[in-house]
Amino acid sequence: MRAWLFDNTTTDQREPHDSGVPQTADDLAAIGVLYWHLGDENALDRLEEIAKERNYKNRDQIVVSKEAMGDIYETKVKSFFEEHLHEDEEIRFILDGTGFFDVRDKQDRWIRIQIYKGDLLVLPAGIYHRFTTDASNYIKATRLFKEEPKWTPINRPAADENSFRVDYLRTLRVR
Ligand code: KMT
Ligand code: NI
Repeated sequence: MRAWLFDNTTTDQREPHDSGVPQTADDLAAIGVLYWHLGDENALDRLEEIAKERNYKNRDQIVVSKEAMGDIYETKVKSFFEEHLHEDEEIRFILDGTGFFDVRDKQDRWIRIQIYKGDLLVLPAGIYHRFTTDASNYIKATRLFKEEPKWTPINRPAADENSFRVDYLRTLRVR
């Protein structure tokens, strides 16, 4: 994982958009974003431990690439990049490839998080975020979830009044 403040230019979303201001795992923890690098050895055992501790009972796999998605690839990449939230955690373990998750910080700036193989990223319910592949146009990930997947993206600003949004903002105030 490597993270930085997004530079807010409007060129291709798949470029790094690195403003030169780095962000740490602690900066992410301050907005409820959890990160582990599970390494290469024992990564899958560690994943099982964390899944058990955090009650992630179910999972599936996704490959985001032109080869895997065909004609709908570009449309998919655009829709992943619309600012949204979910009513549950978004949990991704990266099996291969790379990509960018952008999350809003307390000042409503975008933090761009580049994720690599072996990274486990947990976005809390109610955080505004978006995803894009990078210039490699390839990522393979395990998506974990607690019970039933709640993939439904709720876009901004409609989600501003959502109770999961309100609860998330409340957790930020007591941090
Ligand atoms: C999402 O929710 O945006 C995705 O699942 C994207 C691919 S997972 C790295
Ligand atoms: Ni999402």
